[in-house]
Amino acid sequence: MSSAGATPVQIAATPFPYPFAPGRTALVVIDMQRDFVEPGGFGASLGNDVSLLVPAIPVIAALLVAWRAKGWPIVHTREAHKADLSDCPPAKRLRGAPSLRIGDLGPMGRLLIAAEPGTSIVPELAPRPNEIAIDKPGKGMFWATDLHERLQVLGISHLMFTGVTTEVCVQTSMREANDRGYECLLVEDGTESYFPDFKAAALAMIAAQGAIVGWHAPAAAVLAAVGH
Ligand code: TIU
Repeated sequence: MSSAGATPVQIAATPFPYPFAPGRTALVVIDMQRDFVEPGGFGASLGNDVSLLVPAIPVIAALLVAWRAKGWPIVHTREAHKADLSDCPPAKRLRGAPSLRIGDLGPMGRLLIAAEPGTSIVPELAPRPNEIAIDKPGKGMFWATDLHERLQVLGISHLMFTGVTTEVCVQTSMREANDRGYECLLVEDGTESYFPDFKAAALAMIAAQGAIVGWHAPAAAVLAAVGH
């Protein structure tokens, strides 16, 4: 028996069972904002079919129900810049040839600008007041944010990742978290990409080499371990 007397819980995962830590595992929802999921937003401005991301919404909603029932920590992120773009490097804003750039006015307000309608999280997954919700100027959730310090205060050692897109903001955030010592699991059906091949490749490279970045598992396996 451990000193805490807690029974270890394992989640059936790839590449081997994930040592779940109930109460010390935050559910992380990356960038489930209208700008990526709805027509007329940043994702569409890059030429993407945004409907590919929609299947993740009900899966994440089910995980939110489970985490909220337990009272466990939940983190929501938004990719969002200051209105004056002072936290948006020209290299990010000017690269490529999108139909609209970050800060330009679209049908849901200025693209990827904090507090604009398009930057809000989709209604099905709206954060509650007691949950952590942060704007992040980068692809990774720790760059230029206070999130690591806030998770440390809560005693969080494990992170359960969901959100979009798999190989961009989700994978970048998961790699940043891995370097900070968190045990990370990516929920396979709780994340989507505009490029299904890239999603598959990201899952494979995360779990390769003995979980070099972390684990992945379907939501059903996570919910079974949580007891939902
Ligand atoms: N373009 C793309 O796939 N993703 C992003 O720009 N941001 C996030 O992944 N959130």
